Amino acid sequence: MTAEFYTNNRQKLLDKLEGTGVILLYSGKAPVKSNDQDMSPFSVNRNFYYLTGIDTQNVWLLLAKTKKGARTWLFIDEPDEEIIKWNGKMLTRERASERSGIKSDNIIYMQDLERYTAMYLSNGLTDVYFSFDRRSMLAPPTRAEEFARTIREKFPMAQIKNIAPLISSLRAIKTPEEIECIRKAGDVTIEALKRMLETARPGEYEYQWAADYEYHVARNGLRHGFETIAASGGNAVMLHYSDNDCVTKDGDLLLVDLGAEYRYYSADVSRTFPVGGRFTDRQRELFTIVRDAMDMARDKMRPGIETKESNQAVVDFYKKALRTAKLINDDSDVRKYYYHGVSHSLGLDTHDPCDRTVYEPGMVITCEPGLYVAEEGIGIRLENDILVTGGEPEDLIGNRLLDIAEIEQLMAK
Ligand SMILES: [Mn+2]
Repeated sequence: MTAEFYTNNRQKLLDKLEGTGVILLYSGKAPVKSNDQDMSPFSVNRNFYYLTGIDTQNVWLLLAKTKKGARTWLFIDEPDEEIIKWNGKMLTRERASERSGIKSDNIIYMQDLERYTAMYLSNGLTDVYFSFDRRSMLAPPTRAEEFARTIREKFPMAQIKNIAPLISSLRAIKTPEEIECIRKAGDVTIEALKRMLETARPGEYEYQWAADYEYHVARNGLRHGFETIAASGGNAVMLHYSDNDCVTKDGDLLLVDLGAEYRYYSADVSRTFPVGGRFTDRQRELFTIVRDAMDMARDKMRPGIETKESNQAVVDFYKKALRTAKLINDDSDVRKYYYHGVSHSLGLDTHDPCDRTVYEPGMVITCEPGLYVAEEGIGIRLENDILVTGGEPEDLIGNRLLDIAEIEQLMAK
Protein backbone atom coordinates (compact mmCIF):
# COMPACT_ATOMS: atom_id res chain seq x y z
CA MET A 1 0.00 0.00 0.00
CA THR A 2 1.20 3.49 -0.75
CA ALA A 3 1.02 6.32 1.78
CA GLU A 4 -1.56 7.88 -0.52
CA PHE A 5 -4.01 5.08 0.32
CA TYR A 6 -3.91 5.99 4.01
CA THR A 7 -3.99 9.74 3.33
CA ASN A 8 -7.12 9.19 1.23
CA ASN A 9 -8.72 7.11 3.96
CA ARG A 10 -8.18 9.89 6.52
CA GLN A 11 -9.61 12.43 4.12
CA LYS A 12 -12.67 10.29 3.42
CA LEU A 13 -13.27 9.92 7.15
CA LEU A 14 -12.99 13.66 7.77
CA ASP A 15 -15.34 14.31 4.85
CA LYS A 16 -17.89 11.91 6.28
CA LEU A 17 -17.72 13.33 9.79
CA GLU A 18 -20.49 15.85 10.33
CA GLY A 19 -19.59 19.00 12.25
CA THR A 20 -16.35 19.52 14.12
CA GLY A 21 -14.54 17.22 16.50
CA VAL A 22 -11.44 15.39 17.60
CA ILE A 23 -10.85 11.79 16.54
CA LEU A 24 -8.42 9.77 18.67
CA LEU A 25 -7.36 6.33 17.49
CA TYR A 26 -4.94 3.99 19.27
CA SER A 27 -2.79 1.30 17.66
CA GLY A 28 -3.00 -0.97 20.71
CA LYS A 29 -0.68 -2.75 23.04
CA ALA A 30 0.26 -6.43 23.23
CA PRO A 31 -1.26 -8.20 26.22
CA VAL A 32 1.22 -8.88 29.02
CA LYS A 33 1.28 -12.57 29.85
CA SER A 34 2.67 -13.72 33.21
CA ASN A 35 6.38 -12.91 33.14
CA ASP A 36 7.13 -12.42 29.49
CA GLN A 37 7.31 -8.61 29.50
CA ASP A 38 7.38 -7.35 25.91
CA MET A 39 7.43 -10.72 24.17
CA SER A 40 3.73 -11.24 23.45
CA PRO A 41 2.62 -11.07 19.83
CA PHE A 42 1.00 -7.78 18.93
CA SER A 43 -1.92 -7.35 16.56
CA VAL A 44 -2.67 -3.79 15.51
CA ASN A 45 -6.11 -2.23 15.81
CA ARG A 46 -7.43 -2.48 12.26
CA ASN A 47 -9.27 0.85 12.27
CA PHE A 48 -6.04 2.57 13.30
CA TYR A 49 -4.11 0.65 10.66
CA TYR A 50 -6.64 1.53 7.95
CA LEU A 51 -5.96 5.21 8.58
CA THR A 52 -2.17 5.08 9.07
CA GLY A 53 -0.54 1.93 7.62
CA ILE A 54 1.41 1.72 10.88
CA ASP A 55 1.45 -1.50 12.87
CA THR A 56 3.59 -0.41 15.83
CA GLN A 57 2.37 -0.63 19.43
CA ASN A 58 1.42 2.41 21.46
CA VAL A 59 0.82 5.02 18.76
CA TRP A 60 -2.04 7.54 18.83
CA LEU A 61 -3.54 9.24 15.80
CA LEU A 62 -5.29 12.57 16.42
CA LEU A 63 -7.46 14.05 13.69
CA ALA A 64 -8.91 17.45 14.51
CA LYS A 65 -11.69 18.87 12.38
CA THR A 66 -12.21 22.54 13.21
CA LYS A 67 -14.19 25.26 11.45
CA LYS A 68 -10.93 26.39 9.86
CA GLY A 69 -9.95 22.99 8.49
CA ALA A 70 -8.43 19.70 9.52
CA ARG A 71 -5.13 18.85 11.24
CA THR A 72 -3.50 15.46 11.64
CA TRP A 73 -1.10 14.46 14.42
CA LEU A 74 0.62 11.21 15.21
CA PHE A 75 2.10 10.49 18.65
CA ILE A 76 4.85 7.87 18.87
CA ASP A 77 7.22 6.64 21.58
CA GLU A 78 10.51 8.50 21.69
CA PRO A 79 13.30 6.15 20.52
CA ASP A 80 15.29 4.80 23.49
CA GLU A 81 18.71 3.18 23.03
CA GLU A 82 18.18 0.73 25.87
CA ILE A 83 14.84 -0.55 24.48
CA ILE A 84 16.33 -0.82 20.97
CA LYS A 85 19.14 -3.08 22.29
CA TRP A 86 16.55 -5.55 23.55
CA ASN A 87 13.58 -5.29 21.22
CA GLY A 88 15.04 -3.99 17.98
CA LYS A 89 14.31 -0.91 15.95
CA MET A 90 11.69 1.55 17.11
CA LEU A 91 9.38 3.54 14.87
CA THR A 92 11.04 6.83 13.87
CA ARG A 93 9.28 10.01 12.81
CA GLU A 94 10.69 9.59 9.29
CA ARG A 95 9.51 6.01 8.93
CA ALA A 96 6.08 6.83 10.35
CA SER A 97 5.79 9.66 7.84
CA GLU A 98 6.75 7.44 4.90
CA ARG A 99 4.17 4.81 5.85
CA SER A 100 1.28 7.08 6.71
CA GLY A 101 1.75 10.12 4.51
CA ILE A 102 1.54 12.35 7.60
CA LYS A 103 4.14 15.16 7.43
CA SER A 104 7.02 14.45 9.79
CA ASP A 105 6.51 17.87 11.46
CA ASN A 106 3.14 16.51 12.61
CA ILE A 107 4.64 13.38 14.11
CA ILE A 108 5.58 14.05 17.70
CA TYR A 109 6.39 12.19 20.88
CA MET A 110 3.90 10.63 23.23
CA GLN A 111 4.42 13.06 26.13
CA ASP A 112 2.59 15.74 24.09
CA LEU A 113 -0.62 13.74 23.52
CA GLU A 114 -2.55 15.17 26.49
CA ARG A 115 -1.39 18.72 25.83
CA TYR A 116 -2.53 18.64 22.19
CA THR A 117 -5.85 17.03 23.06
CA ALA A 118 -6.44 19.69 25.72
CA MET A 119 -5.53 22.43 23.24
CA TYR A 120 -8.37 21.40 20.91
CA LEU A 121 -10.87 20.84 23.71
CA SER A 122 -10.14 24.20 25.31
CA ASN A 123 -10.56 25.86 21.91
CA GLY A 124 -14.18 24.99 21.43
CA LEU A 125 -14.24 21.41 20.06
CA THR A 126 -16.55 19.25 22.16
CA ASP A 127 -17.16 16.05 20.19
CA VAL A 128 -14.41 13.50 20.92
CA TYR A 129 -14.46 10.28 18.91
CA PHE A 130 -12.76 7.01 19.83
CA SER A 131 -12.96 3.62 18.18
CA PHE A 132 -14.79 1.56 20.78
CA ASP A 133 -15.02 -2.14 20.07
CA ARG A 134 -15.87 -3.75 23.41
CA ARG A 135 -17.79 -7.04 23.11
CA SER A 136 -17.75 -8.26 26.70
CA MET A 137 -18.34 -6.84 30.18
CA LEU A 138 -15.44 -8.90 31.50
CA ALA A 139 -12.61 -7.68 29.24
CA PRO A 140 -10.27 -5.17 30.97
CA PRO A 141 -10.63 -1.48 30.05
CA THR A 142 -8.94 -0.48 26.81
CA ARG A 143 -6.65 2.54 26.48
CA ALA A 144 -9.37 4.26 24.46
CA GLU A 145 -11.89 3.74 27.26
CA GLU A 146 -9.39 4.99 29.87
CA PHE A 147 -8.52 8.06 27.83
CA ALA A 148 -12.21 8.76 27.25
CA ARG A 149 -12.82 8.62 31.00
CA THR A 150 -9.98 11.09 31.69
CA ILE A 151 -11.34 13.51 29.09
CA ARG A 152 -14.83 13.30 30.57
CA GLU A 153 -13.41 14.17 34.00
CA LYS A 154 -11.25 17.11 32.91
CA PHE A 155 -13.60 18.48 30.24
CA PRO A 156 -17.16 17.85 31.44
CA MET A 157 -18.63 19.51 28.37
CA ALA A 158 -16.90 16.98 26.08
CA GLN A 159 -19.18 14.58 24.23
CA ILE A 160 -17.57 11.14 23.88
CA LYS A 161 -18.67 9.39 20.68
CA ASN A 162 -17.83 6.29 18.70
CA ILE A 163 -16.11 6.65 15.32
CA ALA A 164 -16.11 2.89 14.59
CA PRO A 165 -19.36 2.88 12.55
CA LEU A 166 -18.06 5.57 10.18
CA ILE A 167 -14.79 3.72 9.64
CA SER A 168 -16.66 0.43 9.12
CA SER A 169 -18.70 2.07 6.45
CA LEU A 170 -15.53 3.12 4.59
CA ARG A 171 -13.88 -0.27 5.05
CA ALA A 172 -16.86 -2.07 3.51
CA ILE A 173 -15.88 -0.89 0.02
CA LYS A 174 -12.43 -2.01 -1.11
CA THR A 175 -10.05 -0.14 -3.39
CA PRO A 176 -8.27 -1.99 -6.22
CA GLU A 177 -5.09 -2.17 -4.06
CA GLU A 178 -6.97 -3.86 -1.24
CA ILE A 179 -8.61 -6.31 -3.65
CA GLU A 180 -5.18 -7.29 -5.00
CA CYS A 181 -3.99 -8.07 -1.46
CA ILE A 182 -6.97 -10.35 -0.84
CA ARG A 183 -6.49 -11.96 -4.26
CA LYS A 184 -2.84 -12.71 -3.48
CA ALA A 185 -3.73 -14.10 -0.04
CA GLY A 186 -6.27 -16.36 -1.76
CA ASP A 187 -3.79 -17.57 -4.37
CA VAL A 188 -1.24 -18.52 -1.72
CA THR A 189 -3.95 -20.24 0.34
CA ILE A 190 -4.93 -22.44 -2.61
CA GLU A 191 -1.34 -23.25 -3.57
CA ALA A 192 -0.50 -24.26 0.00
CA LEU A 193 -3.62 -26.46 0.14
CA LYS A 194 -2.55 -28.24 -3.04
CA ARG A 195 0.84 -28.99 -1.47
CA MET A 196 -0.96 -30.29 1.62
CA LEU A 197 -2.98 -32.73 -0.49
CA GLU A 198 0.21 -34.10 -2.01
CA THR A 199 1.88 -34.83 1.31
CA ALA A 200 -0.64 -35.45 4.11
CA ARG A 201 -1.93 -38.99 4.56
CA PRO A 202 -4.69 -40.88 6.40
CA GLY A 203 -3.62 -41.84 9.92
CA GLU A 204 -1.91 -38.50 10.48
CA TYR A 205 -3.33 -36.07 13.02
CA GLU A 206 -5.48 -33.19 11.82
CA TYR A 207 -2.74 -30.83 13.04
CA GLN A 208 -0.26 -32.57 10.75
CA TRP A 209 -2.45 -31.83 7.74
CA ALA A 210 -2.72 -28.24 8.99
CA ALA A 211 1.07 -28.09 9.45
CA ASP A 212 1.70 -29.07 5.83
CA TYR A 213 -0.58 -26.26 4.70
CA GLU A 214 0.83 -23.71 7.14
CA TYR A 215 4.40 -24.55 6.18
CA HIS A 216 3.74 -23.66 2.55
CA VAL A 217 2.00 -20.40 3.49
CA ALA A 218 5.08 -19.45 5.51
CA ARG A 219 7.38 -20.50 2.65
CA ASN A 220 5.51 -17.95 0.53
CA GLY A 221 6.21 -15.25 3.10
CA LEU A 222 2.64 -14.85 4.31
CA ARG A 223 1.07 -15.19 7.74
CA HIS A 224 -2.27 -16.62 8.81
CA GLY A 225 -5.41 -14.56 9.09
CA PHE A 226 -6.86 -16.81 11.79
CA GLU A 227 -6.46 -20.19 13.46
CA THR A 228 -6.50 -23.01 10.92
CA ILE A 229 -9.49 -25.31 11.20
CA ALA A 230 -8.79 -28.91 10.15
CA ALA A 231 -11.76 -31.03 11.20
CA SER A 232 -12.12 -34.65 10.13
CA GLY A 233 -15.20 -36.84 10.25
CA GLY A 234 -17.76 -35.78 12.86
CA ASN A 235 -15.53 -32.94 14.14
CA ALA A 236 -16.52 -30.99 11.05
CA VAL A 237 -20.06 -30.37 12.29
CA MET A 238 -18.61 -28.01 14.95
CA LEU A 239 -18.22 -24.78 13.04
CA HIS A 240 -15.19 -23.35 14.82
CA TYR A 241 -13.47 -26.59 15.86
CA SER A 242 -9.75 -25.78 15.96
CA ASP A 243 -8.31 -28.33 18.38
CA ASN A 244 -7.11 -30.27 15.31
CA ASP A 245 -5.92 -33.07 17.59
CA CYS A 246 -7.71 -36.16 16.22
CA VAL A 247 -6.27 -38.83 13.97
CA THR A 248 -7.65 -38.67 10.41
CA LYS A 249 -9.26 -41.85 9.11
CA ASP A 250 -9.48 -43.25 5.63
CA GLY A 251 -13.12 -43.00 4.57
CA ASP A 252 -13.73 -39.74 6.46
CA LEU A 253 -13.84 -36.26 5.03
CA LEU A 254 -11.55 -33.49 6.22
CA LEU A 255 -13.00 -29.97 6.35
CA VAL A 256 -10.45 -27.16 6.34
CA ASP A 257 -11.27 -23.48 6.91
CA LEU A 258 -8.23 -21.27 6.68
CA GLY A 259 -6.71 -18.22 5.09
CA ALA A 260 -3.32 -16.73 4.40
CA GLU A 261 -2.93 -13.05 5.22
CA TYR A 262 -1.07 -10.54 3.06
CA ARG A 263 -0.40 -7.06 4.44
CA TYR A 264 -3.11 -7.74 7.03
CA TYR A 265 -5.66 -8.65 4.34
CA SER A 266 -6.90 -12.15 4.92
CA ALA A 267 -8.32 -14.71 2.56
CA ASP A 268 -10.97 -17.01 3.99
CA VAL A 269 -11.29 -20.33 2.21
CA SER A 270 -12.98 -23.61 3.12
CA ARG A 271 -12.55 -26.89 1.32
CA THR A 272 -13.55 -30.46 2.06
CA PHE A 273 -11.38 -33.41 1.03
CA PRO A 274 -11.60 -37.20 1.34
CA VAL A 275 -8.89 -38.22 3.81
CA GLY A 276 -8.08 -41.36 1.83
CA GLY A 277 -8.08 -39.58 -1.53
CA ARG A 278 -11.42 -40.82 -2.88
CA PHE A 279 -14.96 -39.66 -2.13
CA THR A 280 -17.60 -42.27 -1.36
CA ASP A 281 -20.82 -42.06 -3.38
CA ARG A 282 -22.64 -40.47 -0.44
CA GLN A 283 -19.87 -37.93 0.15
CA ARG A 284 -19.85 -37.09 -3.53
CA GLU A 285 -23.63 -36.58 -3.49
CA LEU A 286 -23.53 -34.20 -0.49
CA PHE A 287 -20.40 -32.39 -1.73
CA THR A 288 -22.13 -31.69 -5.03
CA ILE A 289 -25.17 -30.25 -3.23
CA VAL A 290 -22.95 -27.80 -1.33
CA ARG A 291 -21.06 -26.84 -4.47
CA ASP A 292 -24.33 -26.14 -6.28
CA ALA A 293 -25.52 -24.10 -3.29
CA MET A 294 -22.39 -21.98 -3.62
CA ASP A 295 -23.32 -21.19 -7.23
CA MET A 296 -26.84 -20.18 -6.18
CA ALA A 297 -25.58 -17.88 -3.43
CA ARG A 298 -22.84 -16.29 -5.53
CA ASP A 299 -25.32 -15.47 -8.25
CA LYS A 300 -27.16 -13.15 -5.83
CA MET A 301 -24.04 -11.13 -5.05
CA ARG A 302 -24.84 -8.34 -7.45
CA PRO A 303 -25.37 -4.62 -6.91
CA GLY A 304 -28.85 -3.70 -5.79
CA ILE A 305 -29.71 -7.14 -4.39
CA GLU A 306 -30.26 -7.37 -0.63
CA THR A 307 -27.45 -9.20 1.16
CA LYS A 308 -29.89 -11.57 2.88
CA GLU A 309 -30.96 -12.89 -0.53
CA SER A 310 -27.76 -14.92 -0.93
CA ASN A 311 -28.44 -16.93 2.21
CA GLN A 312 -32.08 -17.32 1.26
CA ALA A 313 -30.96 -18.82 -2.06
CA VAL A 314 -29.05 -21.53 -0.17
CA VAL A 315 -31.97 -22.30 2.14
CA ASP A 316 -34.44 -22.47 -0.77
CA PHE A 317 -32.14 -24.78 -2.71
CA TYR A 318 -31.61 -27.03 0.33
CA LYS A 319 -35.36 -27.42 0.84
CA LYS A 320 -35.40 -29.49 -2.35
CA ALA A 321 -31.89 -30.94 -2.40
CA LEU A 322 -31.95 -32.24 1.17
CA ARG A 323 -35.25 -33.98 0.48
CA THR A 324 -33.68 -35.76 -2.49
CA ALA A 325 -30.71 -36.67 -0.27
CA LYS A 326 -33.21 -38.20 2.20
CA LEU A 327 -32.19 -35.87 5.01
CA ILE A 328 -35.42 -33.94 5.54
CA ASN A 329 -39.15 -34.32 5.08
CA ASP A 330 -40.05 -30.85 6.22
CA ASP A 331 -38.72 -27.50 4.94
CA SER A 332 -38.11 -26.22 8.45
CA ASP A 333 -35.61 -29.03 9.07
CA VAL A 334 -33.05 -27.40 6.77
CA ARG A 335 -31.62 -25.59 9.77
CA LYS A 336 -30.71 -28.91 11.42
CA TYR A 337 -28.13 -29.39 8.67
CA TYR A 338 -27.19 -25.82 7.81
CA TYR A 339 -26.85 -23.49 10.77
CA HIS A 340 -24.81 -20.46 9.81
CA GLY A 341 -25.07 -17.62 7.32
CA VAL A 342 -23.59 -17.91 3.84
CA SER A 343 -21.52 -14.74 3.87
CA HIS A 344 -19.55 -12.15 5.77
CA SER A 345 -17.39 -9.24 4.72
CA LEU A 346 -13.67 -9.81 4.32
CA GLY A 347 -10.70 -7.46 4.60
CA LEU A 348 -8.32 -6.29 7.32
CA ASP A 349 -10.38 -8.48 9.64
CA THR A 350 -11.41 -11.98 8.63
CA HIS A 351 -14.88 -11.00 9.77
CA ASP A 352 -14.67 -7.47 8.48
CA PRO A 353 -17.15 -4.89 9.76
CA CYS A 354 -19.82 -4.09 7.19
CA ASP A 355 -22.88 -1.88 7.45
CA ARG A 356 -24.40 -2.68 4.05
CA THR A 357 -27.69 -4.52 3.63
CA VAL A 358 -27.61 -4.24 -0.18
CA TYR A 359 -24.67 -5.38 -2.32
CA GLU A 360 -22.48 -2.63 -3.76
CA PRO A 361 -19.53 -2.79 -6.16
CA GLY A 362 -16.25 -3.02 -4.24
CA MET A 363 -17.53 -5.23 -1.43
CA VAL A 364 -15.48 -8.38 -0.88
CA ILE A 365 -17.45 -11.08 0.87
CA THR A 366 -17.29 -14.78 1.48
CA CYS A 367 -19.63 -17.32 -0.08
CA GLU A 368 -19.66 -20.33 2.22
CA PRO A 369 -22.56 -22.74 2.23
CA GLY A 370 -22.17 -25.81 4.43
CA LEU A 371 -23.93 -29.05 5.19
CA TYR A 372 -23.47 -30.81 8.52
CA VAL A 373 -24.84 -34.31 8.93
CA ALA A 374 -23.83 -35.35 12.44
CA GLU A 375 -25.52 -38.76 12.24
CA GLU A 376 -23.34 -39.68 9.25
CA GLY A 377 -20.13 -38.08 10.61
CA ILE A 378 -20.06 -35.74 7.63
CA GLY A 379 -19.43 -32.00 7.64
CA ILE A 380 -18.90 -30.15 4.37
CA ARG A 381 -18.18 -26.46 3.87
CA LEU A 382 -17.00 -24.80 0.70
CA GLU A 383 -15.98 -21.16 0.86
CA ASN A 384 -14.78 -18.71 -1.76
CA ASP A 385 -14.09 -14.99 -1.63
CA ILE A 386 -16.22 -12.87 -3.94
CA LEU A 387 -15.80 -9.35 -5.28
CA VAL A 388 -19.06 -7.57 -6.00
CA THR A 389 -18.66 -5.67 -9.27
CA GLY A 390 -20.99 -3.57 -11.42
CA GLY A 391 -22.15 -6.78 -13.11
CA GLU A 392 -21.14 -10.44 -12.74
CA PRO A 393 -19.70 -11.27 -9.31
CA GLU A 394 -15.96 -11.93 -9.56
CA ASP A 395 -14.88 -15.04 -7.70
CA LEU A 396 -11.32 -14.47 -6.40
CA ILE A 397 -10.86 -18.18 -5.64
CA GLY A 398 -12.89 -19.70 -8.43
CA ASN A 399 -13.14 -23.37 -9.21
CA ARG A 400 -9.78 -24.32 -7.73
CA LEU A 401 -10.07 -27.44 -5.54
CA LEU A 402 -13.82 -27.60 -6.00
CA ASP A 403 -13.76 -30.23 -8.71
CA ILE A 404 -14.00 -33.80 -7.44
CA ALA A 405 -11.84 -35.20 -10.25
CA GLU A 406 -9.15 -32.56 -9.66
CA ILE A 407 -9.06 -33.29 -5.93
CA GLU A 408 -8.85 -37.06 -6.39
CA GLN A 409 -6.13 -36.66 -9.00
CA LEU A 410 -4.00 -34.42 -6.74
CA MET A 411 -4.40 -36.80 -3.81
CA ALA A 412 -3.47 -39.83 -5.91
CA LYS A 413 0.06 -38.48 -6.43
MN1 LIG B 1 -15.62 -17.39 6.56
